Amino acid sequence: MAEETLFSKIVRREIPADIVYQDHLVTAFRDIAAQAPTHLLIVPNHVIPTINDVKASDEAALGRLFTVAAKLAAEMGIAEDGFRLIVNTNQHAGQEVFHVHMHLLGGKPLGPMLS
Ligand code: D5M
Repeated sequence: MAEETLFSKIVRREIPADIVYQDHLVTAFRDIAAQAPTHLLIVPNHVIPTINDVKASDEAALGRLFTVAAKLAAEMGIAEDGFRLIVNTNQHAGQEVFHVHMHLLGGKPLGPMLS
């Protein structure tokens, strides 16, 4: 079994989080250190440490990250103005939690992507 993570505890509701969506594949919750008016994290319910570890058997959950991102962007009213999806991998990208997660950011102009 894959390693336990902070986010798998959130998925199982063992530690508090502001969960906005959950199904049998993915869970979405508000980022505790929001960088934009809307800042959600969407995670597979099972642990995948990084994108380097992705397998074909993860495709259903990883595909669901995008359909849930689109649904939540629409529900949060940020779809038309636009939003950004980010998945950080390892040190150069600043990955802090080793459980693949998609950041959904929006609600203001986000500026240039790369720094
Ligand atoms: O992003 C990891 C993100 O996880 C970072 O934006 C803070 C967020 N975070 C950390 N702990 C929590 C809890 N407990 N709830 C909600 N959000 C949290 P990375 O891409 O790994 O740099």
